[in-house]
Amino acid sequence: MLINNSGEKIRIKITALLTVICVALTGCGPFTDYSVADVSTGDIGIGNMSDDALVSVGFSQLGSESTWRSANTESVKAALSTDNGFFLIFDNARQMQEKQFKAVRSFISQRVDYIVICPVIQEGWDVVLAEAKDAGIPVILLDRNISVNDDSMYTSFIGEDMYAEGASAGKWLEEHFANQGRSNDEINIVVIEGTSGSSAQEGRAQGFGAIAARNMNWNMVASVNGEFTQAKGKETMARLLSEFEDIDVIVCQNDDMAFGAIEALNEAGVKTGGIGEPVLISFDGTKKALELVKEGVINVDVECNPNSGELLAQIINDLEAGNAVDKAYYMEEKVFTKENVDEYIEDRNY
Ligand code: GYE
Repeated sequence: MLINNSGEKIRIKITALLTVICVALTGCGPFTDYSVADVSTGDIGIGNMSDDALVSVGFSQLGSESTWRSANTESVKAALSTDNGFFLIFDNARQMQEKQFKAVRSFISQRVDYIVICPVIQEGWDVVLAEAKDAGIPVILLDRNISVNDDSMYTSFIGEDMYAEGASAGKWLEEHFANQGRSNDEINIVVIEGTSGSSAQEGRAQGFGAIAARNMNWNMVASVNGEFTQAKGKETMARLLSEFEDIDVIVCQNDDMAFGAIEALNEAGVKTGGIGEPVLISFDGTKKALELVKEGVINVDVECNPNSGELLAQIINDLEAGNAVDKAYYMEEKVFTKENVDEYIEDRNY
């Protein structure tokens, strides 16, 4: 762990505190139980790794860039609780693949039972996954996918079908213009994309692109990286507004970027969603976005389901029991528009 002097001090203090609490409450041994947990950054292990009854899981989360991501982290933490029989070691990579490699190597050296990774980008995983494989530790990919030559490098993938999400957005748009009698109009589309090279960005771009390709009148005038964050979404939208006068459709590859884009649009006095206004498309299906669908500011929001923790726990339990598991599991996802959104707003947990 690379930390400065003050970080080191905080880590020692927190580790000491955990040890005191641990010894006082349970009489358990020294703080090696927590040694893999990066307490200097708030990433802590939960439970007691030396407890053989618990299944230990190292979880490399890619970051905390969005509302969706926080919900996903919460879902995993809730499902892999000590009450459910797990010892969870959590690491937040803050969007850095290098930091994910470090976390995985740390999990390997701690000899955890399973490694779970939400991979920030698709490429570059072969070496570190080979190390996990050599150590005999099963790897489960969560949320985003990776591109490896040999898919025996991981045991299972639980995530979302990003291509299908992009294609759903495109099909909705086709129908929307057909209903308006605008199927042959020239349509200018700008896209604010998520993290370049992530399966979420590539899948959604390809899925939407496939529908765009069969509509010769759709002009993909710009696709810009907004990094899945609200701040970048706003900055990118402001730039697009200054560069292009005639924008018919704005596609934001997640809700947080859409929130930022809406701020920039408001500041420029541009309304979205209504007749004669740009169409706004988003992904994730957060509660706040569904409210904007209801208000008519976002036309369509394609759901991306972050609540994969329970399925993850079930798959680990299956593996523990020696049962065969599938290579890929896809979360169920809907498409939200003004017509159906009322049914879903209240129960949204993210
Ligand atoms: O859409 C976005 C998040 O990988 C599906 O990542 C996920 C995406 C999600 O930051 O909000």
